[in-house]
This record gives sequence, C-alpha cells and structure tokens, in this order.
Amino acid sequence: MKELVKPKGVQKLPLSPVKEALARHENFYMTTHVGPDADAIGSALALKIGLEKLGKSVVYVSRDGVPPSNKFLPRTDEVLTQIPYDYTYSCAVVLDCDGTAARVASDYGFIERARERVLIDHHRGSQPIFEANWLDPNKPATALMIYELLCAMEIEIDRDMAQNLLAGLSCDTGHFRFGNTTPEVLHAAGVLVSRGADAREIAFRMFDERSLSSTKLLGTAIGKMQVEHDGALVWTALSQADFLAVGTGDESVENVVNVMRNVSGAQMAIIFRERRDEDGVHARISVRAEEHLRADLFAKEFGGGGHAAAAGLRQRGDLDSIIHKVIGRANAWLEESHPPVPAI
Ligand SMILES: [Mn+2]
Repeated sequence: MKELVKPKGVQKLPLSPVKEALARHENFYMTTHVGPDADAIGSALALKIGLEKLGKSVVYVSRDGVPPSNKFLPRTDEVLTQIPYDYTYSCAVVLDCDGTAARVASDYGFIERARERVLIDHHRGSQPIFEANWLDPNKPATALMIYELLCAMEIEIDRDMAQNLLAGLSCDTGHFRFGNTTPEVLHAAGVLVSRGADAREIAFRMFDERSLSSTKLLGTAIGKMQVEHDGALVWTALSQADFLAVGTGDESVENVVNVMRNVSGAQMAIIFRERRDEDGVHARISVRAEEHLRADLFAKEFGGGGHAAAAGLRQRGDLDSIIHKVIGRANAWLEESHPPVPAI
C-alpha cells in the first residue's frame, strides 16, 4: 500500500477496496476515536447492524464508552469498553479517526493482530496505513460515508441504523448549520428520516437539552461576560466557586462559548474555566473565532491546538493573571493578519 502515500497529507480514496474487504470476512473487531462523539458511535453502530444483517459477527469496542448525551441512540448497550476474552475475528475496522495508536479508543494490539484492517475516515491528514482504506476529507461526516457504503453494499437501512446515521450527520454538521452542510448530506438525511430516524429527538438530545445546573451556569457565564475591541472580542471566566455554587462540573459549559460567539459583531469568543486538582490551579480555555482568525494558531501559542474556528488550551497558575495574558494577546491577535486555512 506504500505507493499510495502522497507527501501532501490529504488523501481521497475510493470505497471499493473497503467494500470488498468487508465482504471477505465474517468476524470483525470495530473501534473509533478516543472520546467518541455521535459521528463515531452512530457510524460504528450502523455498520455493525448492517454487517450483522449479512450474518456476520461484529464487536464494537470504545474504551471511553458512550457519552451521556448519546445514550438515547438505539443499541448503544452494544458498545463494549473491552473485547470479550473469547472473541476471535479476522478483520479490524477503524472508523472516524486516523487509525493510529494515539487516536483509537482500543488497545492497539487488537488492531495489529487482525489479518486485514480497514480504515474509513474523513479527517484531513489521515493516511492509508491499513490494507483497505477509504479516506475522503471532503466528506462532512463518517456517517455519510457509512450511509454510502451501506447503499453500495445494498444493505437495507432500518430505523436503528437510520437514527444512528442521522445523529452522526447532525453531530459533524452542527445539526445542519455548518458550511459542510452539502446537498449530499441533506439528501442522505432525507432518506434516513424516511427510514424512521427522528430528527426532533436528535436535535433536542444532542443540541438543546441542558441540565438545570448547566442552565444556571450559563446565566452566570453570560452575567460575567466582558466585551472588548469594539465588540469583536467577547469573553467570560468561571471560577471554581461559580461551579460549586450551581453544583456542576466543567463539562457542562462547552456550549457557553458558542452562545458568546453568536453575539452580533463578535469575531472571537473565549471562556476561561478555573479548575483545581492535586497539582494546584489551572484554567481550561476554549476559543471560538472566525476561521480567518485561526483559533488553532492562537491556541498553539499557548501550547494548545484545535481547528481554525474552534480551539482549546490550558494554562497553569492564578486565573486573573492567565486572563490578563490571554486576553492581552487576543486583542493584539485581532489586529494581526494570519495564514489562510490550508485548502483541502
Ligand atoms: Mn467525524
């Protein structure tokens, strides 16, 4: 497979080798990326159900389990955190990640010892490292690739598969709001709804539902919001005391920064979350920005990373001095020009 590796790092490969590999084997070991989202889980469960319809056996292992907001998806009880000790398989299937040991939510030995390995992914930079690879960075979601694969394999999509695939499409397109909401995605979504997928339930469970304590925390965050740079920079900070006052952990504020990003005129939004652990105090910082502002490069200056529109970083020390440093840099950042987002 080595001759397929192009130096530029972006791969687009056809689906037929993957289709043929899936047809060749009867027993599969499947896994997805660490910290799985609905695209990973939905894609894996839909393909698992589809292969089982052909009489094949599939074990899907995700070491990190299923996040609470995705537990409503059908058949998530079939997601295992470890492989059953007596399970044997000939083919390993890795979905929605680059298939490297650092990214998969599985002991790598279980992938290495398969006779043949299959990789299906839409992330930029993924390389064809397995025997059969279908890589396409132009696809907005792995769920769209699985939908196309199931159609190509002429496997009927039932309600459980449809719900899992629609959740995957919804996850990676921000419920059909991001720029990657292509005609193909909307067409697939239409077919999936016609097979019984419930778009209302997916929108509510994955995007709108919020616990009472998290809703209170949103109020605190918005109440403390600061605006600088003629409204281009919006930021807020939540202290450990703010979290304790509403009784919630910091995982429930991920969407607060998106609310700030939606303020008219805001080009960059930043949230600081103070955490205390055995090593002392640190802040987790999330950045959202217009793509030309390269949130990823901003975060990188502080040892973080991410995407052009969404990135994160961590800083040790006292919250006020971290805010001073990061907001000071953000004000200057808005004045500077940045390298364009690399094209696919
Ligand atoms: Mn994905």
